[in-house]
Amino acid sequence: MRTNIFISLLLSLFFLSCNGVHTDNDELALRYDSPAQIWEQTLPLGNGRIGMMPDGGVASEKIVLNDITMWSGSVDPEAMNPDAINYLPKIRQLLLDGNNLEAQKMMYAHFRSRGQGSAFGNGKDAPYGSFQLLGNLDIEYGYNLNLNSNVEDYCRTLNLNSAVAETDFTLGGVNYHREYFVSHTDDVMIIRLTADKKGAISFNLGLSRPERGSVSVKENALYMEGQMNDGHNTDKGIRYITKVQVKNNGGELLAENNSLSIANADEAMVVVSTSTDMLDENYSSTVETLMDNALNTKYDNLKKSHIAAYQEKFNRVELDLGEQDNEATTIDRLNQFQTNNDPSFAALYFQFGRYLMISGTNEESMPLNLQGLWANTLATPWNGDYHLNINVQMNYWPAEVCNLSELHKPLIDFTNSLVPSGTETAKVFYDAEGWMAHMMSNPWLYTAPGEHASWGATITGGAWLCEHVWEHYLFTQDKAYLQSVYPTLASASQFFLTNMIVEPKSGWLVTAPSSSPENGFYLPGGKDAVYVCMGPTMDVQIINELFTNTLEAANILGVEDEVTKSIRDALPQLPPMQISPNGYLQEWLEDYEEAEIHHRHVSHLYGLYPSNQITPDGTPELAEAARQTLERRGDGGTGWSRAWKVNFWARLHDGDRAYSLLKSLLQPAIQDVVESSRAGSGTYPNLFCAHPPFQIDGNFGGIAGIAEMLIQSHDGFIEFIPAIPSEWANGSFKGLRVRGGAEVSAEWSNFKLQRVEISATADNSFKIKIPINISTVYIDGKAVDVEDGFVLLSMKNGEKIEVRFE
Ligand code: FUC
Repeated sequence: MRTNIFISLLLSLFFLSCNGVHTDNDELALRYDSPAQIWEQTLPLGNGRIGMMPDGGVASEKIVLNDITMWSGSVDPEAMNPDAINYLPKIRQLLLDGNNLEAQKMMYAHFRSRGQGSAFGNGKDAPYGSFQLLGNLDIEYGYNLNLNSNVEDYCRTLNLNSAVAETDFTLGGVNYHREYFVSHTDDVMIIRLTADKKGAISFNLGLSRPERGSVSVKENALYMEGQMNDGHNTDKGIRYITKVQVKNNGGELLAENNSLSIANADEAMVVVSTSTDMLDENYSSTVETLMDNALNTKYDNLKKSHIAAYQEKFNRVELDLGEQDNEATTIDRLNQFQTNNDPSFAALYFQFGRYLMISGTNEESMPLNLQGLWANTLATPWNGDYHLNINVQMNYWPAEVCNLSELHKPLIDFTNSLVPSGTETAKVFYDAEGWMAHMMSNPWLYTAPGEHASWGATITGGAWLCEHVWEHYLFTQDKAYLQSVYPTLASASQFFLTNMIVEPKSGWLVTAPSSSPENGFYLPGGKDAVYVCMGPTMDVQIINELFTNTLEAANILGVEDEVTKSIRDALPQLPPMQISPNGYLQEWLEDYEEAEIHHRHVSHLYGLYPSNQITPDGTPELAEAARQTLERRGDGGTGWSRAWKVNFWARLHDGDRAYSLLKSLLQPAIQDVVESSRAGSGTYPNLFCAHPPFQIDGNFGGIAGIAEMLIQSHDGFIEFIPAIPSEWANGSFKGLRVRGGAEVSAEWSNFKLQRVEISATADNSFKIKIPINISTVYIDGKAVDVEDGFVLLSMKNGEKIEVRFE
């Protein structure tokens, strides 16, 4: 029976476009008129713990499965190198003597982890480990067909309103429909197959993994299980179990030959239940319980509760940037965005980023890694780890402003969890107090320097994480939370208080050794790029911010102790930001010439974004230097670099330039969809950001940038539409959040603010900046005085105020 059903599709797969199939203007959806040919065309689904990416194939379908805890490796005792500190005084002296090259050589040889570190990004079988795919769900579909049947009306969508993907097509006169989601309530992956003809659903289903996946069938269920390499050839690696079952209506189900096959069913629901023992020692019974629950629940109820849970987060924010154009496929819209004004595509991209955050992380989960939750190989680029010199932080830039504050928690929990290892690293490498982390980390809480000082010496990775710890307070005003995280901030400050040295020429306190992330410089007359230095500008800005935030937190909590006293003494001794005679902000303590003038990192503008030390209103000269710096750096760079630049230009209130960077972030990264040739940086057909390769930070950095164009609140006041580009003359948003604790909405028309709404989520005063093109301000219908361009609102938690403008 099965043989004649599973004729492989010799038919010409002729795909009719799905343009115009769905024309609901309210629908936020990614839409394609053919199956994915490469992974970067497949659609990401997830619930923050587990995920899948179906390709929507007709004859066969590959669905890449993910679990955010699928990590090889384990704690690496060799990360600590007790010998390194013997060289620290010499390295510092060489730096003070201006002999950075020798200092660097000494660091390359001695000031590094004793072990392999990240194994230069190939850590899959090293102790450092790698984030890996869980496996593949391989489906072979069967059809009863004439050989010359064509596929018609093919359409593949990802609906952002429901977090459900669909595949639709007609074949042999039968309309087939598939729905896929990863349940936000029942914690399993679900694929449901239906057709408009009885008995038309037939398929064979297997599980596979390039290694360490043993597949078996037991009682109508398919299992895959295995254990990751812990990097030490012992059996401490992560264990996992994946179970697949099918609930079919009509037809026959057979479990044999390590696969499940369904013949002539009216409909079928495939359920994938999976877990690892990283966070759940009862993972094996969890898999069974989740499976049983799902199989005992009706499909419609599973779908309904999933959508309701997802929408509770997704529906908090609306963005309307103008005319809707939902007719073209996502690939066409992406291609056309370079030349067409398609504001609703920018809004779609924005909401897709929020979708990725809701799907990629949850409160109990691991932080979003370099690929969020999604990977299709064993050796994910850069181990798919947590890079602390921008990448993991960028993943969380939109969390607060885009009203997903609780999803910041995994990063904050992760930061707190680094403290013990970071305290050891501080002691072993620097004989300093407090905790610190260098530029990369993983679930095994790696905090030691990277194995090559050119990129591995940056000393402020942990301190940068502390910005997120503080920002969560600024947005939530939750004092109990602040109390709980204060020790993390104070201890991070303590590290720098006990580690910085005085640079005798200037008397400034500086980090030594460190680096300005991944960029080198030339010493006067030198020919070799040097990376190791003292007091790079980014370090100064991060430490300044950390000290200031720690003091502010101490003040709120009524703490006054040795740490706060030492911070007060140290703060005025930090170097100032220095403007080069050439007009740009100096990246280093000295005005060195950079090795790469267009380097992707723009670390010395940390003070402009994400920090608030450079603002057009507060520090106009520094803002001008920041502008010059950006001109010098240029508008190119990797995906995340372009995303960062959207934020920079938004902070400089240059909406058109921010928009032009957004366009370059959205540059199609597949040149020819038929050939699927990967091009440079930009955006893949599934709207994943292309570093290249895929790196999710650019997606999150990009939407944080869009948020900065719409609302800013970092400079002591709230500024609506501070960087609106010429393309977005009219628009509105609802539900974005601001520091001080409020949700805000706004409407503008012809670039002029019409109306805003502020809903306080804490008792506080909110200072609103009034744009210069406004003559009268009405609060709840009454005209009010504007003082020095601001209106002050004192609000109680739960209170809502409407402000209208004329
Ligand atoms: C940083 C960047 C690289 C890449 C890597 C994962 O080191 O400099 O461009 O994004 O992280």
